[in-house]
Order: sequence, then structure tokens, then C-alpha cells
Amino acid sequence: MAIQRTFSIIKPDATRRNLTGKINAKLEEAGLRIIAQKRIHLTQAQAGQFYAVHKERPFFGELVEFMASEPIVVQVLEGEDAIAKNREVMGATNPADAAEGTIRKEFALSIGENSIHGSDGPDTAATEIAFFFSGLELVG
Ligand code: RTP
Ligand code: MG
Repeated sequence: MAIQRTFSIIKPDATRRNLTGKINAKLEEAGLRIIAQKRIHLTQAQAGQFYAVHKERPFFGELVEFMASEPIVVQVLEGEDAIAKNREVMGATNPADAAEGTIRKEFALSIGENSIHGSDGPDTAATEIAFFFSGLELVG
């Protein structure tokens, strides 16, 4: 498998509880390298734009409000098979279904407040990285 890049967000429920370092340790232990990272606070408009793919879903309003409620940490992760590797260490969307040892199993509060986002494929990874970072900010 080739070296890939993927996009990740440490969500407000996790930054609020000061879990950035613990989540980063899990990502690094999984073989992912954090090649860009910044802490930002999204507006509701920006959160809505980022999650536009979900705008018809019943949880969209709640999701946008949550993602703009407090600061988040946005990241670019690099590694072999990084997209799948990241999804694996994140765990299932609902922490009740997440496997032992995954980030969501250990830290998520609920299906909505689930501590981490990760791109779900190469196209979304590229779009999501470009939404938050310039090429100069990616230091591989
Ligand atoms: P993400 O996009 O954040 O990495 O999460 P995911 O792929 O595992 O889940 P997805 O289906 O893309 O949903 C995006 C985010 O919306 C929130 N959600 N809430 N209340 C609900 O039923 C519900 N379902 C999804 C979660 O924060 C989920 O991560
Ligand atoms: Mg998703």
C-alpha cells in the first residue's frame, strides 16, 4: 500500500476534556504521522460547509452546532494506508459499537459527541485537507 494523507479533526467534546495529547498518542501508535495541525474555532457557517454532505440528515443541525461550540484541532495525517488506518483507530461512529482500544471506544461520549473525525476516502481526504490547509502548511 502506498503512503497516503488523510484529514482528521479532534472534536469539541475531546478538546474540552483536554484529550488532544492522548488522542494524538493513539494516532501515532497506529503508525500515523501528524504532518500538520492547528487549533481553530469554526463558525456555524463553516461547520455547515464542511459537513454539507450531511445537510439532509436529521442530525445535521445538532452536528453543526456541536462542531462550532468550542475549539477543534484539525490535522493532516500521513502514513501507509493512512485513510483506512485512521478509520480503524477511530472506531465505529457510535462508541457503543466501537472496538476495544479505539479512540471512540475510549473517549467518545455519544454517537454525536464522538471525539474524532476522519476522511472516508481519497477524494474526501483531498477536499478536506484543502478546506483547512495550504500546501505550505503540510510538512511531511
Ligand atoms: P466523521 O465523518 O465525523 O468522521 O464520522 P463518521 O464517518 O464515522 O460518521 P458519519 O456518518 O459521516 O457522520 C458524521 C458525524 O455526524 C454525527 N452523527 N450524529 N445523532 C446521530 O445519529 C448522528 N449520526 C452521526 C457524528 O458526530 C458523526 O461522526
Ligand atoms: Mg463521515
